[in-house]
Parts: sequence; C-alpha cells; structure tokens
Amino acid sequence: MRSLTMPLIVAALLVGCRDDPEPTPPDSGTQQQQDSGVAGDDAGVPGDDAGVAEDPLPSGPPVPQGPPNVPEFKPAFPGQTRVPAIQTKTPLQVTEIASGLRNPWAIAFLPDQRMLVTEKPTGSLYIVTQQGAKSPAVKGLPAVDARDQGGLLDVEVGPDYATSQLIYWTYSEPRQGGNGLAVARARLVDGASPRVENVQVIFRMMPTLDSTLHSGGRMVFTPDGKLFVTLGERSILAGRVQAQDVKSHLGKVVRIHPDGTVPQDNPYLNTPGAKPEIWSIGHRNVLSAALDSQNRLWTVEMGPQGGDEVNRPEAGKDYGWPTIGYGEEYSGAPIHQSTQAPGMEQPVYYWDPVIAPSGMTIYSGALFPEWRGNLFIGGLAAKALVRLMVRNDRVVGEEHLLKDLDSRIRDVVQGPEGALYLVTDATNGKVLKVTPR
Ligand SMILES: [Ca+2]
Repeated sequence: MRSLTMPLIVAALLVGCRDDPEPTPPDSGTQQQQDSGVAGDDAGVPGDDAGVAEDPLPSGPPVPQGPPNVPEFKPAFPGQTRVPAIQTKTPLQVTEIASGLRNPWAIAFLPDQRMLVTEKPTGSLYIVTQQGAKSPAVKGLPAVDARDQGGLLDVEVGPDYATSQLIYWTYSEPRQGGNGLAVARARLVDGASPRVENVQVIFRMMPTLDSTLHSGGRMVFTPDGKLFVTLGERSILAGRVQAQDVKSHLGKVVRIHPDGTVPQDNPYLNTPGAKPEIWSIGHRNVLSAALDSQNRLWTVEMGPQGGDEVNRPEAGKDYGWPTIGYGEEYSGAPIHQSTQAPGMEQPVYYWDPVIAPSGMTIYSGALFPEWRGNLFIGGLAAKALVRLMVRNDRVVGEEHLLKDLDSRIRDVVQGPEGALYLVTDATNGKVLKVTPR
C-alpha cells in the first residue's frame, strides 16, 4: 500500500479537458457509483449543503477548459454550465489500495469493508480487502459480451445482504441477434474460493440490438426497497430513435423491485404498450446515478460531443434526447434544432466540452464536512474527479480534483468511514482511497 500525498493545489493548475473520447468508440463507457446503502443519510441534500450553508456563493472564472464545441447553443438559465471554479480547503491524501485490475468499472462495499470490484472486459468480479488483497475471481457469473463498452459493469450489495447474501450486477448479455443490458442477482458464497449461486436475471433491456455501445448500466437502491437502473440507447440510429418510445427500454431510466417485478406506482403502468419498468425517458447513455439526502435520484449522462448532462430524473418526465440537447455529432454535424422544447426537461447542468462522466456519489460523510451534499463524478476524458457544489438544486461551483494522477476515473463511491474510493480505468487499473491528509 503506497501513499501519495498531494497538496490540493493541484486542482488548480489543470489543463483544459478537451473532448477526447480515448480508447473505445465515441464515449468510452463509463460508470457510475454507488451509494450502496449510505444513500439515505442525512447528509446535506444537494441544495442545502450542510457544512457550508451560510457561505456566499462562489464567484469568479470557471474551471479552465477548452472552447465549446457548440458555441451557438446558449444555456437556458444562468449557472447551467461553466459555473465558478471552487477549491477544496482540506488537504487530500490519496492511498493506493490495490492495482493490477483490468479496466475496473465499479466498486461496492460489503458490510465488513471489503469491496466487490468488477472488471469490465474480463467479466470478472473480485473481493478486495482494505489491505489490497484480491480474491480469486468469483465463480458462477454468466458470460458477458465484452466488446467495446460492453462487459461486466456495475455491482451492488443488496440492502438485505446481511440475511440474504444477495449481490446484484449489470452486464452486456450476449443474445441471439446482438446483446442487451441485463441485471442479475445471486447469493455470494464467501470464502477462499468465492462463488455465486442461484443466479437470477431480474431485468433485461429490450429490444436486443446488435451494438456494442451505450448500454448505461448504473444501479442504485432506494431506502424504500426499489432499484433504479440506468440504460442507454445503443448509439446506432435504430436505437437512438427509441429513446422517446415508451414501448422500448432504450434510453430510459427504469425502476424495479429487487426481484425484478414492477412497482405499482411506476409512471407508465397504464400507458398501452409501454414498458412498465420505465421511470423517465429521453436519455442518451446514463452512466452515473446516486441518491441525495432526500432520496431523490440524480444522474449524469454521457452526451455527444459537447453535451454531457446532469439531470434529476422524475417519474414520467422526458429528458429530451435526441430531440434537444447541447452537443453535436462527433463529426461536428448537428443533432438538435434546438436546446429547448415544450414538455422536455432541461438538464440541471451540462458540459461543453465534455468530461465523459462515469460513476457518481453524493457525499454525506464526516471526513470532509465541506463536501457534504456535493456531487462527485468520475471523469474519463477529464481525467479528474469532478466535484459539483449544489444549492437549491442548481450547480454553483465546480472543481476538478486529482488531475495530477492523470487517470481516467471510472467509479467513485463513499466508503463506510466517509473516505472516497475510486477505480481508475486502465489495463493496470487501481483502487484508490481519498482521505484528509
Ligand atoms: Ca437531456
């Protein structure tokens, strides 16, 4: 275990983050975080920022970044993009917990503070201790379609794990005619040779398409026993057009019970032909999901060039894709006629150029009082841990932390003690812990 101490000042000298999609296609898949369990704490709501409630709003220039890709699109309200840069006061320490993980995608905490860590391309799940020891790969997981952005994605520990030992994961399921995101759960049999047993697929994104992109895949449990799953629209045109179609799961956020059944208050339950699991529509590729202290869902979706978005999806609402948005095709060709339309929601915040968002957590811990209620989002293209300060459901400050690591950050999760845990997206991927120095 190695400690790298880093004066926080780093955060200030950053490079502008251009939209450089890196390895894979358009937007190298990303992931999100998991507030497994801790989500409901009384931490600051984004919006009421417990720790710093009386501070004046930040002012000054935004985080240094390149020129916008689509300068003709203007924000719908002040503070929808490029808010003032802020700087964390607490000096940070970054500790390397583990390395040698092949493109890890997600972390989740077991009750004893060991972590479940997924590897996207290998389809392997590991148990990693706080001392960095890695178990053999957990046996019994089904095969994944690991091409491009597919593979083994998110993992969550079930809310009733103490009695059920159930864990949940998302993956690209190989199917006749292509693939699709699936959510599975199984009982984890812990020990020297861990395995899962009684694997059940509780949700399948439909229709199956032949695409290796934009599957979404983030999960978040709610304290009232539901499970949100974020989905993507597969990138290809045949999928993109379905983001507005309630007969398709593509480009949606869905809400199910942990056994896969449909909550009876889901918004499209009485719409003829609609997929009953749908919670919200009009998304591109939602890769981040977390609950705030009021247990409201926040998401970040990978936009096109110049169009990453923070949303707060509410039941039955339409988040606009592909009709409206702030970005353009990777070719530079236009996608949207307009950034606004009646009946379509505006993002809380957007980035142009993009950060290429990944996992997210909303901080509620005790180690960093100044961070309570803030959003922390892994940045792939940005190679930063992106911090957003929120007041009254608007973003009022932005910081790009850990730029000196020069690493694509794939997931960020709050640990049980209030530290932030990250995984980096690399062939030698790492688990890192961020604490006060
Ligand atoms: Ca949108």
